[in-house]
Amino acid sequence: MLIQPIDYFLVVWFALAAASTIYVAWDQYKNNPEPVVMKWGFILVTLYMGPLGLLLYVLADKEPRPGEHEAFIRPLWKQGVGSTIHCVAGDATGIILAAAITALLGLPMWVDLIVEYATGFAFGLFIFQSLFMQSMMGGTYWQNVRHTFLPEFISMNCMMAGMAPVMSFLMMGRDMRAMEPSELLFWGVMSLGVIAGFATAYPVNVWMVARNLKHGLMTERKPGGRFDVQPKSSADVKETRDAHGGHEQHAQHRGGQATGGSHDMQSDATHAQLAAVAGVSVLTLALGMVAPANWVNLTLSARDVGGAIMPPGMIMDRDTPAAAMLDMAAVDPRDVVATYGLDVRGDRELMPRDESGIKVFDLETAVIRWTILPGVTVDAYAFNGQVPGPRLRFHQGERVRINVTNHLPESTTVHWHGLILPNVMDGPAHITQEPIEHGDVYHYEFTAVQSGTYFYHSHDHVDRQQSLGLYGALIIDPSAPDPSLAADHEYTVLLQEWLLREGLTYPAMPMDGGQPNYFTLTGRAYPATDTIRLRVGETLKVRFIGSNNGFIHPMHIHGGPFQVVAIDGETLQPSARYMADTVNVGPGQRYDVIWTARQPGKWLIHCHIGHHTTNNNLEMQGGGGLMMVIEVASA
Ligand SMILES: [Cu+2]
Repeated sequence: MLIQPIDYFLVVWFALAAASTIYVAWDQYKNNPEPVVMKWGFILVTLYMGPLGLLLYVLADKEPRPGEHEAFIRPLWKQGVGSTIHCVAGDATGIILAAAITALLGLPMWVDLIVEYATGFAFGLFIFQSLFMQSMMGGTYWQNVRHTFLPEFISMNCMMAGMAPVMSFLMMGRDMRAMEPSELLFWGVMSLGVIAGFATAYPVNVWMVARNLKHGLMTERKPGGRFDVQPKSSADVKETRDAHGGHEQHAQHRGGQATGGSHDMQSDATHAQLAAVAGVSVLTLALGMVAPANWVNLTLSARDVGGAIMPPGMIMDRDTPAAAMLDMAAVDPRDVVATYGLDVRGDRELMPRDESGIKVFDLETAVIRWTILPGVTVDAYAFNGQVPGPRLRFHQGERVRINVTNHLPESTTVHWHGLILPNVMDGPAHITQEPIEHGDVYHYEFTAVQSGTYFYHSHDHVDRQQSLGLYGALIIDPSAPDPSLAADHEYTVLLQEWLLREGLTYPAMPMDGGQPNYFTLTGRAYPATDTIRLRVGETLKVRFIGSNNGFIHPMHIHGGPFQVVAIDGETLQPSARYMADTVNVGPGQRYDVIWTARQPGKWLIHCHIGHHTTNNNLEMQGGGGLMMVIEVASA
C-alpha cells in the first residue's frame, strides 16, 4: 500500500480527517445550536475536506460562547460557507459514491464524469435539499424539489466545474492508482476534488444567500432543549433573522411553536440575473468536464490502466492506448516475492536432471528485487530469482527439455535466440504458441544441432519483459572442441539498461520517458561488477551477449586488441578471425573474443558510450554501469 511518499502523506491526512470529523460531530451535537441537516453537512464535509472542514467549522459556525451563535454566523461570508457546505455535503457524497461504483464497474472516465454529475445532482436535490430541508422550508416534498432545483443546479455546476478537472488530471496522471478505490490515492484525489469543488462553488453560493435563493447557516434552539438559552443580543438576532430567513426557525421555536413552520424564501433576484448566473455555471461546468479531454485519455477505465504508475516524462497523449501505458508502467513493488543482495549473483549455471536421456531444466519466472549496486535495487522480472537468468549449458547433439512456469503478473513465453528448432518451440507469443498465462507451464523441447554462444529471452511483451530482466545465457559446447578457440579463462557479459526513478523500476526504452539511468553488466553495475583475475600470458575468452533490447553498446577492452573468433554463435574460419579492440554489441548480437593479458595491472572492459558507464549520471570509483576490471598479476 505505502509505496510512494504521497502514501505516507495521505495516511497522515486521513488520520487528521478522521480526528477532525470526530471532533466536529462531537461538538455539533454537544455544543452547537444548529439544525440537524447542518450538523450533518459539516460532519460530511469535514470527512471529505479533513482539517480544512474543521477550519471552516471553527471559523464560521462553531458557537464561540453560549448564546452567541445567532450573532456569530451573521456575516455574509459565513452564510455563504453554510450554503456551500450544504451543497457540497449532498453533491460530493453522490459524486464520491458514483466514482467508486463506476471505477469498480470499469466504465470509461468520460462516462464516469457524467454519472458522477447526475448522481451528485440527484443526491443534492432529492435528498439533501428537498428531503432534509423540508421541515425548514415547509411545503410538500415536490414543491421543495421545484423551488430548490435552480439554486441546486447552479451550485452543483460550479462545484463539478472544480472537481471534474482535479479528478480527470490526477486519475489519468502519472500515478493511476488514483483510479482504484482500493488505493488511498483514490480517496486523496476525491478529497482534493471536494476542496476544489468547494472553492469554485463558494462565490455563487454567497450570491445566492445574499439574494435569498439559498439557506445559509441557521440557529435552532428548541424550547427546553439543551441549547435553549437567551441569545446574547436579541437585537442581533432580529437583524440576522431579517437578513437571513433561516433564523426565523429560532424565533419560531422560542415563540413556542413546536415544529418548524414554513417560511417563504422571497428572493429579490431578477430573471435576467438568474439566467446569467445559471448560464455561466453551465459554461464553467462544460469547461471543467470537457477541457481535460484535450490532454488525457478519458476513454480509459480503471480496469484498463488502474494502478499503473508511469515514468516521469513519458508522453501520454489523449490518444495513448491503455496497452502502451501498461507496457511502460512501473513494476508494482507489491508483486515482489523475494529480495536478493549482492551476495547472490545471476548467470549461475543451472544443473539439469536426466530423464530418459533428455536433459531437463526448470525455469520459473517471478518478480524479484535485485541489487545492482550497494543500496540500489531494481524490481525485476527474473528467471529462477536471478538477473540474468541461470546459464543453460549443454552439448551439441543433446536433447533438452526446458519447463517454463510463469509466476509473473502477466503472460510470457521464451525464445531460444539463434537456435535451429521446431517452429512450435520457437516462442513468439500468439505466432507460434499461446502465451504462458500466470500459473501455467510450457514444455520446450529440442535437440541442439548448433554450438556456440546463444541466449534466451521473453518473447511476449518483449519491450517490457526483456527490459526488466527476462533473459539468460545459453551456451552450447561443440561436440568436437576446436583447440584454437580455447582460453585459460572465460567470462560471459550480458548487457542491460534500467530505468529506476523514485524507488520504482520501469522498463527502459529508447523513447521519451523511457531513457535508462542505470546499466548492468551480468546483473551488476560497476563498481559492483565482477573482477576477472589473470596472470600475464594467460588468455580470456569474453562472450559478449546483446541481451538488452534498446541500445547498442560499443564494448571495448583496454590493454591491447583481442581476436574476434565467433559472431552470433557462428565460429569464424581462422582466416576470417580478426583483431579489434571494440565491438558494437547490438541487441541480440553475440561476439566471442579472445584477449591476452600482456601487461600486469587493472584493465577495463567497458562500453564506450560515456553515459553507459555512469550510475544515475554519476561516476563512482572511476566509472559505473557497463564497466568491469580485469586484474592481471605478473606471470
Ligand atoms: Cu553502451
